[in-house]
Amino acid sequence: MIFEVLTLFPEIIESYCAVSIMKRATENGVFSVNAINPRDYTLDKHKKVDDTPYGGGAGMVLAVQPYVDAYESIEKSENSITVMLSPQGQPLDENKVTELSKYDQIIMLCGHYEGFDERIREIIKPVEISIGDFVLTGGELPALCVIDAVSRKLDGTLGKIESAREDSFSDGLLEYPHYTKPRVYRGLKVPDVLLNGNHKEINEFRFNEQLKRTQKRRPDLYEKYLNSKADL
Ligand code: 4GY
Repeated sequence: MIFEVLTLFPEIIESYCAVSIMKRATENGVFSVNAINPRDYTLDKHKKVDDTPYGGGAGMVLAVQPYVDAYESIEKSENSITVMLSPQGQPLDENKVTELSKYDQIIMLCGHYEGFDERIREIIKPVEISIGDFVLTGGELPALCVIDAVSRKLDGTLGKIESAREDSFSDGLLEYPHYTKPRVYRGLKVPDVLLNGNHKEINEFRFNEQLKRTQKRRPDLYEKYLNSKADL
């Protein structure tokens, strides 16, 4: 898998991918990340990448030429998808993440300021994805969300233990509560069932906690879960 990220701030992408699990996975060759700066492709003599909006209004609009030329400099693989990160896109969820993980190249367009000249969309025709109904200052954090979530689906990113643990969440329920030492802290005890070594009972306790938690906090997910079980 290769992630190609068009961004005016490549350092944001590179710094996140240089630590922790992203670092280990890129070092192991599970995926690679290539940040491309449209500023390196602008034909403007002052290296400008944005301009004032036609029709007036506040802020700056990302100009079409630097983005399209940067995009066209990328060597496209046969199984490639291009994604624009914006609040106007389809909401990202775990199913979409799994879908994206089947490509071998994901090209992402990150904007800043007031947004993209509409002709960038008309020429590149990206799939548009949103990470939630709120507005950020740029598309870099959403692009990193895609990289992080998709990379977790790739063989070799997570260790053996981390990937086994994921199974409990993949059925659409929230996680059960976790505890580690000490057994008592400020009078708060770890539930006894977790200490008795009976794995059947422990699994039942955890599953029950998942159900309770999901019903209470995310009734929408709980409903979805019940329906998926009814289908089976
Ligand atoms: N929410 N989901 C989001 C965002 C910032 C101006 C276009 C989001 O995906 N992207 O808020 N993006 C804007 C900033 C240009 C992207």
